[in-house]
Amino acid sequence: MTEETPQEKPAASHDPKRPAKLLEFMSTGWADRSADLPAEGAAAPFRAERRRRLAEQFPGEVLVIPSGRLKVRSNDTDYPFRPGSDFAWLAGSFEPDAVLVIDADGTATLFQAPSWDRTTPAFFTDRNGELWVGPRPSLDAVTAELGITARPLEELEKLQGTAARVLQGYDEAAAAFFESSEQADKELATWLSEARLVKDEWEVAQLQEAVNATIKGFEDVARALPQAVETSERWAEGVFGLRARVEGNDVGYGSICAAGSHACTLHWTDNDGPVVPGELILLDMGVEGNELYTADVTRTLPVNGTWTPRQREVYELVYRSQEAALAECKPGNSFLDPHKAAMRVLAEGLEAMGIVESAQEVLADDDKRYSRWTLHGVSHMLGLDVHDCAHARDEVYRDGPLLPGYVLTVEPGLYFQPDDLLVPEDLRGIGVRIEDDVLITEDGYRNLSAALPRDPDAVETWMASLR
Ligand SMILES: [Mn+2]
Repeated sequence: MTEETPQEKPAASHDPKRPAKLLEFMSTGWADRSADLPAEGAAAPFRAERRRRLAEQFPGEVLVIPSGRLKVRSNDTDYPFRPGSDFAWLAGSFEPDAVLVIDADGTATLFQAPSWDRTTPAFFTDRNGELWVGPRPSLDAVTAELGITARPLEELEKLQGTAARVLQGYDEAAAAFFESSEQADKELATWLSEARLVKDEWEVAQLQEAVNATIKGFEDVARALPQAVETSERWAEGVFGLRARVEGNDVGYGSICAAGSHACTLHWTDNDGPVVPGELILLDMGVEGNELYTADVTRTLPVNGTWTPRQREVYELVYRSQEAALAECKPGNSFLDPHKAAMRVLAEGLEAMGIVESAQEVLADDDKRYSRWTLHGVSHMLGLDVHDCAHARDEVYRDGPLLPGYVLTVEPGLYFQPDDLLVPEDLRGIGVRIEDDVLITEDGYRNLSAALPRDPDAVETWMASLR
């Protein structure tokens, strides 16, 4: 955990050598830093409440939640760092290698690297040093902004051998300081996932902001479709990525820009295919905001702005199934009720199109042959992770009731693979998904992405307005 001294650190193979005279020179002659501290951030009271509830759940225990480590992309180039979602939910720091420790008495301490000390040359010689990647906030500034006492990372060593529950999977080195058991650690991960199911008002505001930026990104892409026709799906990916980086932290997941039959590949992220007028393009994209909450929205658009009759027929069926699912989004209903409502509409539509003989028969629990064309579930939780709350128990999440404060996607689809011999030829290669992000309220739901048109006529009007 300790930092290497500059003498021990080998220069990269392409770096010029640094004589001692230079290193000494680099360590002198810098003005003092301003000691002005930032104001406490708007999220600090919400995170304090979450930490209080966590400590209350495991009284008298030490709880350890790491932010995660940098990951190598190639040689000495790392992926951009994004802290683990549970750590972000509880602490809010963006530093790699940081560790949040909640003590047996409930006191929270954030161990992380301090700002660079310029009396030694590491800030210049270390490739993660201030002169390479920019300054790190001082621990006093971190304490002021996050409302958690921040201590130097090296002090974590004092906790060597402490019995604790550790959130595993983020930082093996930090985890190794503590004595923990697999079962106890798993219970911590489960509690965190289940606690994150209900979003507080600050989180709902973050999600709405991410959705609003995503809607702007969809407008950007719809406007840029002529350039995508000239190039490839990549143009759509790039245009959306620009909006995501300008309005937020990044995309929340790899954008799916699937033109033509690529729409039938659920997670098509190669995005290297042609965009052809007369065909559809399925766009599944979400901006991750600056506080790391992500949107997850899908629209399927006619590339030239107008549906063919057959495209519209499929689209309207998916649209009606989504309406049926949305109508089931209310507290007390089960998580799977919107899914079941959508599947009923889709199966009946498949029967009407002559693709299945009897909707009733294929809808049976021991049949489900309609799934050949619907492929996936209609909903997942949404929050800091695009597939949020993944460690929640089935009885709480998949088989549990919807509660006010849940945010989930509603995203039915129909996919006719290009080589599917069981569907009429003129349907093959058509894939349609419509996805919105909804907040469960006291008496129903609020569609956070309602401002992005999805009614088939409204989609045409909207596209025409962007040309
Ligand atoms: Mn989704």
